[in-house]
Amino acid sequence: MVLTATPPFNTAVELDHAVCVRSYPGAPRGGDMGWVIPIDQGFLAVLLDASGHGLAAYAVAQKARHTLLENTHLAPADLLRALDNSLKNSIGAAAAVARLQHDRLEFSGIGNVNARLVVDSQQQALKVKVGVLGWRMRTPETQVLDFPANACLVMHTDGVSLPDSLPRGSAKSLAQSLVDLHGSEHDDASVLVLQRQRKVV
Ligand SMILES: [Mn+2]
Repeated sequence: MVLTATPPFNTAVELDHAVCVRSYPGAPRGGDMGWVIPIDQGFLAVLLDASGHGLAAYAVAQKARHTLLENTHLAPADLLRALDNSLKNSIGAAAAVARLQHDRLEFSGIGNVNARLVVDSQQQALKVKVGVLGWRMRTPETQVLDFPANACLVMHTDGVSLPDSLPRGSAKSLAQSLVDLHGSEHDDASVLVLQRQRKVV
């Protein structure tokens, strides 16, 4: 799917993004959810893994979704704090948050959710702090990174083990193949991919 940032962002930044979620086999719903949301000057991407699986985890993820949609103006670390507050007294969750504005990516994560930034053949694992949103959260750390035209951000829950090297292609094909080929049969598995729209030649 292609999203275009709305004005006042005059120079259209087109983004190729995809979220692929596979619930724990046999469960109709799960606790993994991902979103890519247009914001002022860019996009917000969030991948969430509510603890456990099934309907209880699904309910926690829905609560997190509500908090997220009310707080899309926040920086990633502040958004994690808002999620931590709203998930108190729940089974908790892990989340990774990325805010992309122009060529600048801000990233912050807590718990069993990981992210990798790929630029050409260089791969960088982004820092995620140990913790559980709603239970025990240390001060989130924010990484600020360049996001050049050829960059690709891959976020994944602990139900997916990323291979050492990632194939390139459309966001949709990459997210789907990572879940299909590297997703666990014993957990919800999800991948969020964010990259610039590739020119069709
Ligand atoms: Mn999980």
